[in-house]
Amino acid sequence: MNDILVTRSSMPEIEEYMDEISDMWESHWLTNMGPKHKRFQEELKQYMGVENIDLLTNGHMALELTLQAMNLQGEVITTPFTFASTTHAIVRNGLTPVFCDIDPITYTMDTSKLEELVTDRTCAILPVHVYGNICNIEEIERIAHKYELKVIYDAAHTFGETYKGQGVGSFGDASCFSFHATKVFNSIEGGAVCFKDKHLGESLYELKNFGIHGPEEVSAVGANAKMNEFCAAMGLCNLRHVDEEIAKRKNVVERYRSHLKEVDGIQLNAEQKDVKANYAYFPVVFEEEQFGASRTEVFDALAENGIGARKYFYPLTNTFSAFHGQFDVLETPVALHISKRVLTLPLYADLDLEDVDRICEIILQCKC
Ligand code: T4K
Repeated sequence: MNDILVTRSSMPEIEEYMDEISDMWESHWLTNMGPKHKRFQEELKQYMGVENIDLLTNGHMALELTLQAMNLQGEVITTPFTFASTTHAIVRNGLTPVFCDIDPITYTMDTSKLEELVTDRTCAILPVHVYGNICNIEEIERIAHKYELKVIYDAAHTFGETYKGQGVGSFGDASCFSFHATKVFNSIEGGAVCFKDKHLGESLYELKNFGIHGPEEVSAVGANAKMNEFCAAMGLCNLRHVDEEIAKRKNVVERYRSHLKEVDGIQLNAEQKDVKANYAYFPVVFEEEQFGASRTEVFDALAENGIGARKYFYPLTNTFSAFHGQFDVLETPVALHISKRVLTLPLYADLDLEDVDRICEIILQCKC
């Protein structure tokens, strides 16, 4: 049997992709906001139910350039239970991350601890819809409004989700998505920003193209973060199948749940009211005392059987050696607790349900 990894990229039939890219051998137009980029952008706008969207090379540049386009200074309140990208985007903009703890059930920002972190240096809140779990949007927006703070959601995990019937990208000042190969929906590498303010969109558009404002004017120190035509073509193809892929993921998740629900010492991901889920990840928290085995023991048992679960998100970003002990991890005790106990199990559309049964059997054997 082949190894099973934590995820596997969704891909269209090769003929479909070849068909989509074939006209590029006529046009020779490969990048710099070409026709596929434009078409992909329009199709995404419809699918995601948002008013404004811009495409970028990846989710990280979406975050980094959004912060730059907002011209922020000071402190940004965020969470450490995330991928490196979230914190790096803040620090690489010369901003200071201030870490808020997470909710023990949804793993998103614990908004009961948010307001006490606001100072006169706070300029923005950057919460993460981690694993596709939607943050407490109402409370975040109430606090942001009260203190006149920007809200930028890290929506890397939420492609295709809605909250109370609205596309999840329509909340906050901006929401940043990732279309990386490992995501529910991919354009090989790719990212997008959904935003409200058209001026922000104009700045973003320039920043992803070196800050070029016109043929003879460069008005900002931008980067190169333009999505190329091959990536846009992959996105166009995958978009045709994404609903089907999400439906298959749902079956996989339900199979996992049927085996692992109500097992002592196992916490499964919360099913959220008002959210149309995308089944992006399947995180499981193991409480050693009740379950009888630690997260590491389960991880090792799976690995011995060729199954590659991952410790997303461990270590916490506020413990990274890159930050030379600048942050105190004890200020985010719930995040620390979860990060030491969580495992994300393999999940992708074509994961065989019998493999799910086997993965669960190995996990449950660790119990005794
Ligand atoms: N914010 C959040 C909350 C994020 O999670 C991320 C990215 C970002 C921002 C930034 O978005 P991007 O700039 O990446 O668009 C992966 C991904 O590289 C990363 O996109 C993702 N989050 C993070 C959670 O996971 P790794 O280093 O764990 O990936 P890797 O290479 O170990 O791949 C995991 C598994 O996926 C492999 O075991 C097999 C499968 N895979 C991987 C690749 C690269 C495929 O099937 N095909 C592939 O091409 O980071």
